[in-house]
Amino acid sequence: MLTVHHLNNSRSQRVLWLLEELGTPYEIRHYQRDSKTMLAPAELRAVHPLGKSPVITDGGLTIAETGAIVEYIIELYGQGRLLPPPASPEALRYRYWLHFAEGSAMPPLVMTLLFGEIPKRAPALVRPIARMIGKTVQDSYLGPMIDAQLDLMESELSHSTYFAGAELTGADIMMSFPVEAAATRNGLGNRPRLAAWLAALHARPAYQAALKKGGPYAYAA
Ligand SMILES: N[C@@H](CCC(=O)N[C@@H](CS)C(=O)NCC(=O)O)C(=O)O
Repeated sequence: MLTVHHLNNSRSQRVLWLLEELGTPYEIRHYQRDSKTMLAPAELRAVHPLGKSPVITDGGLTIAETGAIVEYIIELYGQGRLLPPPASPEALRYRYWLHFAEGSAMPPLVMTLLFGEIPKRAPALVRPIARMIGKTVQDSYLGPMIDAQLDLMESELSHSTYFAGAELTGADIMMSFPVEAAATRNGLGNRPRLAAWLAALHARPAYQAALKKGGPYAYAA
């Protein structure tokens, strides 16, 4: 049976949601973050050398990287669901947004988190300087980049309800995590289509079923 190696409060929530949408049987092996460092426990490295979540095991296969996992599950178990028709304009949008989520949207959000942590962990003497550097990077680089990306998403959703057409696809499942992260940290600003899209995802029974199985999730509304 397909096993999801699920780290609490993490990206692997999307994999649980995808499996719930498809009704694919799976089991969950739970891993808990260290409460101080928030890192995954060492036992996850026995599953995959990087020790990050999500990882799935299926038969003899071990697959890491959320995007690769989402593509694998949809191809193998989707029977054409959560995927636009091949060679359609939506298929290209699907590919773009599926990769955009981890390739472009997550890096500035993770960097924002890290720059926010540095002053908290710095010795008291240099804390004001660390805070000033963090603010400069945020104001001049990360903040504008996140804003431009959110604008692009808002504009994409003027073409259709979902990122790759009128129906939910794997691209929306991938995009949920960065949009939830952005919404939790700084809000979505005046971007009503993006807010409505997120609300529609949260209302889905499969999303809610996955939340119950995955445990508390800080990014969920
Ligand atoms: N791009 C990777 C990122 C994986 C990743 O960083 N996962 C986080 C969870 S959200 C993690 O395992 N963090 C714990 C750690 O780094 O020890 C993916 O999408 O799978």
